[in-house]
Amino acid sequence: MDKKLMTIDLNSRILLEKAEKDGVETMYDRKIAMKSQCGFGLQGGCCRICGMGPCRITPKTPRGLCGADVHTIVGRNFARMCAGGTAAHSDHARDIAHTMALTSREGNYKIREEEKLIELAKDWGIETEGKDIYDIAHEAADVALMEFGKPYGTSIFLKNAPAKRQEIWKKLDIEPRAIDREIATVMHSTHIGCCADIDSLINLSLRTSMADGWQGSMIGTKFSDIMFGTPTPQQTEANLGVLEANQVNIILHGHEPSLSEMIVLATEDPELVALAKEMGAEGINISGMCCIGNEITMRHGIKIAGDFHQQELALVTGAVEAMIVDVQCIFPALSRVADCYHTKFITTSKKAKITGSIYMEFKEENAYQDALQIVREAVLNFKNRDKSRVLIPELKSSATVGYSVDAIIKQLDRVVNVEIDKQGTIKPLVDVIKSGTIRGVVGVVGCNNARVASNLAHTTIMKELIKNDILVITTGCGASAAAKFGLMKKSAAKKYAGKGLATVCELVDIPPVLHMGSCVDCSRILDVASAIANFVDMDISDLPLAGVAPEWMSEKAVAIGTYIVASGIDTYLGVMPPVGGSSRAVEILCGELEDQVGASFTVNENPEELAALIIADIEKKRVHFEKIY
Ligand code: XCC
Ligand code: SF4
Repeated sequence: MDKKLMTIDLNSRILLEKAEKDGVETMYDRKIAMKSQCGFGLQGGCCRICGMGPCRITPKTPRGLCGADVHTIVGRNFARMCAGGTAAHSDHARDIAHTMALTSREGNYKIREEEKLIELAKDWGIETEGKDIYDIAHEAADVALMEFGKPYGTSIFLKNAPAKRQEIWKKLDIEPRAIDREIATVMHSTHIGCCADIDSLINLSLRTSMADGWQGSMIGTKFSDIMFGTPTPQQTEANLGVLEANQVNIILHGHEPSLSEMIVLATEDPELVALAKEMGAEGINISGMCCIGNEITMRHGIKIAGDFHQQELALVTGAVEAMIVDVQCIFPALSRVADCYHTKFITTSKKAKITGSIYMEFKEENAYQDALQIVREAVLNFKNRDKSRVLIPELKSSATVGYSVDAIIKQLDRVVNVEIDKQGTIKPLVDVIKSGTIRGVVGVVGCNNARVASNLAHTTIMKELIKNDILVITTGCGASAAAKFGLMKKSAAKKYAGKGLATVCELVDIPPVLHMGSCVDCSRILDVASAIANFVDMDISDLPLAGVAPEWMSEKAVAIGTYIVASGIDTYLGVMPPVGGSSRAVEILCGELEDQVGASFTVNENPEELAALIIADIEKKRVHFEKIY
C-alpha cells in the first residue's frame, strides 16, 4: 500500500514524508501494519457479550454457545454502537447543561442570546415574565438536565417535528423517553439472555439514536448557541498551513465549547500575549481540529487546523507548542508523537485522561483561571521549539463558515425580501427548491476512515452534488474537508456548482457548501428539515433531502445516521457498517425501514456511484414533492 495514496490532502502527504524521516509512526503506518482486518468483526458476527464467548459465527458454528444466531449477534452489536454514540453526544450535552446552570452576570459563562433563551423557555413552559434572565437560564438548565433521567414522558423536542412524523414515531414506539434510560435499555436488552430478535434490536437502536438527535444533541446545540452565540457567517482559513512560523501555535482538539470558548478568551489575555513576546514569539495563534475546530470557527472565525486524520500530522510540523484536548476522537497515539517533538499534549477532562499526556483538569467552576494556566503552559513552551525540525506546509484555503439555521434564513431573506424580515421564515429556501433551481438539500456529515483515502469520498460527493444543483450542508470532519478543499469559498459556486445552484449562491451571497457546525449540530439539520416540512405541511420523508456519511467511523456517526433515517431522511454510507453478517439486518436497515419510517440506508464504497444514487433518489423525491406541493 502506498502511504501517499491513503490521503488526498497534499499537506498530509508532505507531513507523512517528514514523519518517516523523523522516525514518527502515524495512523497510516499502523493501518499498513494491520494488513487484513478480522473478518468476523467486519461482518459484526463476533459476540463478546458474555464470558462464555467470544463466539464467532461460521457456517459450521451458526450459533453462539447460548444459541444466539448471527442476526441476534449483529443486531446487539449494532444497538450497542448506537448507544455508544448517543452516550457520547448526550454526555457532552449534559456538560453544556451544567455549564448553563453556572451562568451568571459576573461569572465566566454568560447569556449571549437572551431572546433565544426566552423563546426556548416559553416553549418548555417556563414562566419568563418579569424574571431575571439568569433565573430563566437556571430553570432551563434544570429542565434540560431532567431530560436525561425523567421518569415519565418523552423528549421535550418531539413536538417541533411535523405531525405526521410524530405519529410514525408513536406508532413504532421510538419516541425517546429519558436519554440515559434509552442508553440503559439498550445495554440491558443486549445483555446475555435478553433480546434475541433482530427486528426488535433495530427498533431499540432507532429509539436510542432518537435520544441522540432529538434530545441530547438538540440540548447541546441550543444551549451552546444561547451561551456562546448563534453562528453567523465568518471568514476563515483551513488546513495545516494556518500554523504560524513565528507565533505560539495552540491547537484545540475535541468537542466541548465550554472549554474552547475559555481558551480562546485566554489567548487574548494581554499578560499572556506579552509573555509570548518575551519568549520571542510574535503572538499567540490558535486553531481548531475536529469538532472543536468547527465550534470555534462557526462562532469566531478561528482557523481550522485540520480534521480527524491530521491530528498526528499537526504535531509532526514541529511547530505546535500545545495540543489541548477534551473528549472524543482524540488518538491516544498523540502522547507518543508529542514525545518526538517539543509539543505539550494536554488533556483536560477526567473522562478522557491519556497515559503520557500532561493532565491539567479544566473545571467549569474555575473556567477562566484554568484556561489561563493551560495557555500559559503552551506559551512558555515556545522557547523549546527546535526551528531546525519545523516544517509548516503551505497549503490552506479560505472559507466562509457559520451557517446556523438562523444565518441561512437571514441570508436568503436579505435578498428575496429586500428588507430583513425579523421573523424571517424558510420560505425563500422552499421557493427555490420548489421551482427546481435547487434540486434538493443534502447533509454531508461525518469522519475520516482509514478504510478509505482521507477526504476523497467527502470531496468527490460534495462536488458531484453541487454540480447537480443540490445544496450541500455539512458538519463534523466533512465540513473541515470542504473548507480545506475550497468548497466553502463563495467563488466555489461558479467553479463547481450547476447553473441553478450557482445563480442562487450568487444572488444570496453564499458558498454552495454550507458549514453548519460540529457533529452535535446535526440537530440543526433536523431543525431545517422540520422547518421546511412544517412550512409546506408535509412530512420530512416527502422532501428532496438526504444525508451522507461518506467516510464515517465513530459510534456517534452510527447514531447520527440512525436518527437521520428515523427522522425520514434517506442516509447513504461510504463505508459498510459491521452488519453484513446478518442478511436480515441488511434487509431491514437497507430496505424495510423504508416502510416503517419512510427512509433507509444505502451503502456503496465507490463515491461516484454513491453520489449518482443520491442524485437519482433526490430526483425521485422531487416527482413526489412536486405532485403534492
Ligand atoms: Fe470528526 Fe466530531 Fe467524526 Fe470525530 S466523530 S471524526 S466527524 S470529530 Ni463526530
Ligand atoms: Fe456467546 Fe451468547 Fe455469550 Fe454472545 S452472549 S458470547 S453468543 S454465549
